[in-house]
Amino acid sequence: MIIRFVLLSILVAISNQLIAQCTIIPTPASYEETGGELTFGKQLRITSGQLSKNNLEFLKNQLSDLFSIELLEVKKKGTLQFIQNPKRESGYAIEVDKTIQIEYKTDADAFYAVTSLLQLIKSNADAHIIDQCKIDDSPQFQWRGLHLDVARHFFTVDEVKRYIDLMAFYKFNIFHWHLTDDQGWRIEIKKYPKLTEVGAFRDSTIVGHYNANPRDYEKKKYGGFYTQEQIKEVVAYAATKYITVVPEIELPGHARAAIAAYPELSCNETFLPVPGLWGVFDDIFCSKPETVQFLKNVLDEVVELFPSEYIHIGGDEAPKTRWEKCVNCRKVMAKNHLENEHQLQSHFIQQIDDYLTSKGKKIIGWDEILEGGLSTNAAVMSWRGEEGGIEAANQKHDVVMSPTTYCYFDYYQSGNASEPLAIGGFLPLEKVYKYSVIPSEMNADSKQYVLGGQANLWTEYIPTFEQVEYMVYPRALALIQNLWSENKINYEDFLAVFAKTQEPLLQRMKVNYAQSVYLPEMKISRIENGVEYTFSSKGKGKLNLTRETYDKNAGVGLRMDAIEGNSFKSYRGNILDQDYYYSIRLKSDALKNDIKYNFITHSGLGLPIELITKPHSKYSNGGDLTLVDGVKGTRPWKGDQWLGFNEKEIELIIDLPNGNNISELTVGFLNAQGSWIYLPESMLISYQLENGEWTKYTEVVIKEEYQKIDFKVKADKIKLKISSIDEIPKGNEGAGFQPWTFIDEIILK
Ligand code: TNX
Repeated sequence: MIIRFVLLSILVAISNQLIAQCTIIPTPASYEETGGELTFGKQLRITSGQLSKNNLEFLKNQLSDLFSIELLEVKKKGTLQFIQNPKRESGYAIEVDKTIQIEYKTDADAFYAVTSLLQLIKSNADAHIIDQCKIDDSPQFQWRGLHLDVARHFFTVDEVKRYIDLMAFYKFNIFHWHLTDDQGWRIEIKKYPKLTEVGAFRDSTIVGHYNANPRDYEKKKYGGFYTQEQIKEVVAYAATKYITVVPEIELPGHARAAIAAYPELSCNETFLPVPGLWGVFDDIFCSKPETVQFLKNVLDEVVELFPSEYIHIGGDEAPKTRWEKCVNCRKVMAKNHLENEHQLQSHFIQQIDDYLTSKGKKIIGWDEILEGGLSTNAAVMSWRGEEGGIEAANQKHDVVMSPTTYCYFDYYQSGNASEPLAIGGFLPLEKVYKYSVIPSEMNADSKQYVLGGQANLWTEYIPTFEQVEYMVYPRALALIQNLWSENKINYEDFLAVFAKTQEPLLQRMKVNYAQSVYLPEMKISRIENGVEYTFSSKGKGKLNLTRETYDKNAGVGLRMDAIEGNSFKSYRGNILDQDYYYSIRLKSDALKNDIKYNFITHSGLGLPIELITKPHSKYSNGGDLTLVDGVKGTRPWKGDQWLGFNEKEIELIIDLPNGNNISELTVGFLNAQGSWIYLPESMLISYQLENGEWTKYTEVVIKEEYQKIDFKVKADKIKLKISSIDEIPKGNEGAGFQPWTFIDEIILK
């Protein structure tokens, strides 16, 4: 028995090792190298009549575009042979020896087999080579989605088709098309022409970050929309690549563009322009019957255009400010015996749900639609974390997982200063890779309701299609590993496959993918085991600096480089705000320009900090050292530079060095209200002398981002108790919720 187990483990280990060499992303369910190579020249012969016309065309074009290979149809004995077998268990199998034999179940499976085949081809100057192998493959999840917001910024039909092309190449099968939002209505509706005449255009667009003060606008007309003919064209195009287009018509919130076109749809019934600012707006669709009828009429046209089983109806971020004061909404509530505005929203969505159900469709909506009950066939898209998904699955609703923490491709993908401006957040490739679609806390019974997952690309900060590609690739490759592959290879092996096979392919396809994994990062650590480079403040605080770069040539793993030679330059001296700065310049091949890091020097550098209250897992990067690493969080904020807390009270203790000479303490907070991040209300400071009692020093009201306090006690430890405001005040983004407190840097002098 034991021997059998050992043998089995060895077999599993060997097959995992082999799978690690597989060049295909997503990694197929099984892959085995059988030794030897198949070589062919500029032409590849395929036995005719074994593939659908559509798939043959796709194969032909791809071989030609990617490798300049000409596909020739022959009557018999082609090098490439396809056989359809509807009784197969898995989707497709490929066997490469002296020929390539592919067996597939459905036409979609044949398409997936083709995308795999394309990723097996290695080229040199005179030949194309495929390692002899056996592959057997099927997807793990049926919903493998990518979303694109075309409301905040508009993308042309050709760009949308390109988005679909790239998705298809990596076996995604759901394109979630976010067609309406506050800043633009992008789908022609014949019954309501003003939706696009008026609602598809705005007079100005904010430039720079939402949290900037003052904000800056580009005062230029901006917009665009898709005619119904164009929509049909995109839907048909996607179908040739086995991609279903799921349209989203947002309701009842994010509706300002529609309201600009038809003010009578809102509660106040007064004209408001299409906004050029991002965020959540109070003016939403009114819950009155006329508005519901309008939406039904809109959906009548929508369902005709999209064969998809699901229609996405939004449902997120709908403030109830207007509904609370609206006579019409009161009437609806009274008539239907509804107690509050949440029930009213539920009632509103229920009517849409019933209507779409009567048309043979199912609704899917953001997790807010759970609040107040749903029809049995409604599905939920879990974005505010995984809880919504778990809850919905427990209630036996189908679920698509898309939590911000792993699936928001509008977040920064590295901490490097060369990243283009983004909304905030931090989602490096490795984090996407390590995602697991089924939440660990989900009951065994509920798992069957998880249809799959998707990444969302909100485009507030993404004005060009070039940047769309930059944000989505290569993170989409990491995501599809989780959605398709049952045998996901480890991250280091994935990086090696990415560098060796996928990057050349992305380059052939001219994809503007991010190379953020190759950017050097300044790593800061406490001085423990040896010092590569140190900077210090008058001999008091000290830190270790290393440059960390992924070594592409070595093919695997991460390498730590000591900072030396001309890879950095440091100088001392500029006095900004009376802080002493070191500036260090990082150079590397992957960077167009070298990058300057500013380090503020102070006596607290590297001191141990005990975090009694733990930061939220989303913003705990770097741990307590983040607070004393000499790097002040920049603005607009980036997810990896701050410790973020979502608690009313935060306690931490700073362990001071013996014989310290501290005379001043500054705590840095972030005020970025658009991101739900607020200055705390107050901070209580106490201290401890040689392990004695805690003594209150002072309590301060927080009025600014850098709160400076004179501190003249020769203490052992300082304790900070930081209290946030109770909830985000009305009329603001996230009103009613617990605000976030973001802290960086604690500066001691
Ligand atoms: C939240 S995700 C939104 C979008 C924003 C996005 C930015 C969701 C259902 N709503 O309206 O664009 O955050 O990350």
